[in-house]
Amino acid sequence: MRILSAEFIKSAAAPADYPRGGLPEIAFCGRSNVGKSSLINTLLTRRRLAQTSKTPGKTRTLNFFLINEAFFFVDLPGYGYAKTGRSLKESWGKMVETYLSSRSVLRAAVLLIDIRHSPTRLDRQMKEWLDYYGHPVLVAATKEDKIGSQASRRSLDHIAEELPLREDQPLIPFSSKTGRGKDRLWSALDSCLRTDPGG
Ligand SMILES: Nc1nc2c(ncn2[C@@H]2O[C@H](COP(=O)(O)OP(=O)(O)O)[C@@H](O)[C@H]2O)c(=O)[nH]1
Ligand SMILES: [Mg+2]
Repeated sequence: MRILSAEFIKSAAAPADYPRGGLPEIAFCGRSNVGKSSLINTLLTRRRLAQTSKTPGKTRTLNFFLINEAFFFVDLPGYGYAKTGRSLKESWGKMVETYLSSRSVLRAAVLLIDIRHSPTRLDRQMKEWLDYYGHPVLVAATKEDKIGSQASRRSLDHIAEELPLREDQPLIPFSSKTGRGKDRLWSALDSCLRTDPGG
């Protein structure tokens, strides 16, 4: 995918504030600090479009980025940040599930899992929501540069088993540091964007 333009359009919490116009969307989700902003920046070859931060749990809304004036990347708020209070957790769940249950232009969701860690309860819940609402799921196993190739293979098997993943749901080792997985993820996203669910 050649990135001609990529710009932040808006933040939104409620459906009334989502962009109009019917362009297809790809959503990105995962726990705080998993490497979501870094992955988005890597895909878009932009250094700081999606903010990367060492302070996890800062992003509280859905963030819409318009790519090539043709589709949106939607950065969903990260979850599982230890200091998040109960009421915030509830509003997070409501905001994310509302989006996933109602957004007909959503073509695929990329679920990010740190390759060094077991999927958490919230990762499995997110996967369950995505399956329940019928969205194509791609899993990116992030920070792949941090472990060796043998450990990497073991982790991928473990992640696939624990989520659990179906055969048709790609699991792509990814590193924002080395760029590993970028082409494979783009080609998977490309085919999701080309597939018109209505036709
Ligand atoms: N080594 C390595 N570090 C990464 C990678 N992706 C993200 N990080 C680091 O992990 C931290 C969290 O990244 P960020 O993209 O802000 O995560 P987010 O909270 O999910 O958006 C930052 O310190 C990043 O530099 C990666 O692929 N490899
Ligand atoms: Mg982020």
